[in-house]
Amino acid sequence: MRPTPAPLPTPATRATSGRIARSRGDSASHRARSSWPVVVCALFALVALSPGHARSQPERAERPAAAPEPGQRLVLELAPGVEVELAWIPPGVFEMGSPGGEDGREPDEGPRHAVRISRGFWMMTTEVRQDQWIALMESNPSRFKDDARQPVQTVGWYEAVEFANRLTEAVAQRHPDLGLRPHYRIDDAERFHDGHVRSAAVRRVPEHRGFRLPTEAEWEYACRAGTSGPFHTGETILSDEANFKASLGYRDSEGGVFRERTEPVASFAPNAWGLHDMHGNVWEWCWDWYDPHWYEPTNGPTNERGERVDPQGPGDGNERVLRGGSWYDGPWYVRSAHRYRLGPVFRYYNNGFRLALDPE
Ligand SMILES: [Ca+2]
Repeated sequence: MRPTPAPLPTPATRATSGRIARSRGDSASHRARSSWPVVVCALFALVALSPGHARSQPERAERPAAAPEPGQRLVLELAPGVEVELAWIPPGVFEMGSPGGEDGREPDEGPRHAVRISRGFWMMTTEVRQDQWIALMESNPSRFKDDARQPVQTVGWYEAVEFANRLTEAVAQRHPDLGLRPHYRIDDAERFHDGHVRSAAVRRVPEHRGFRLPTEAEWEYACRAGTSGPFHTGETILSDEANFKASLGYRDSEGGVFRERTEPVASFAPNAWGLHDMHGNVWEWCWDWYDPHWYEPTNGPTNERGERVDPQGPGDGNERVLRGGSWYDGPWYVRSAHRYRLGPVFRYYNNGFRLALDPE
């Protein structure tokens, strides 16, 4: 019998500041402001000038001259000594959802359908770490706090979008040439006595380039990194490949180590595009409202090839999507196609997130 996927309820947690405050500046930010765009431009130039690169990209004439390579890294400082690392996720087409015979498949993972991600984007190589959270939010709601490189958990969807805006402000202050602006407009926020958001109207501002949650389609596309099986590791996943309840083996795999806690991010090998812990460790909030029937053909327009292009999820709903499973979940729930959902107000100690950033 399969275990319950229900996350554990959180104990009372310390309050976080719910205000969308301006981030703090310091002298180090001024030193760093003008350096990284030069580094990135130089890096792009080196990539573009590489003979090997030109040979491996025959369609290059149709691409922007400075398109990054898949998995290429971008490192930005958000506070003194605290960095955020992102990897380039290239545009492309993939089959979203799982095939009928995949072990552990839920009805909401189908029908499998073609999705086009028309524009590449940057994706954090790891879940948001506690040291990153503390630098901007001045608190740490996490249950497991042995290592500042563990992912922050016990954060709701509202806290995730607030962090995204604060990260944008912090990076924009240190790197004003990027022209970053908070991507989310958050109105009518109602808060609990401890400052956590009870409800709010959150809207994307597409013309504001800033850190944001990935869409559900972007998350699965980035997780798969070109693969089509149950996991980016192949037909099964083992306890030395991700942090999940590996005491329960997937299909014919023998059970492994159940660590019963989060691990520092990037404790396991990344996928082909340089992303760590897409399977397990903590669930990751996505932008989309959850709809179990969202994959049905009637629920979205397609292009002339029958592909859904850059789907953003339903226009409204009661729950937001989470992906990837956690340290607490068996292997069925850490599959690339598995979908989970919770109301945006809920904070459980196996839920975290990572952020995306659009290119210039
Ligand atoms: Ca994860």
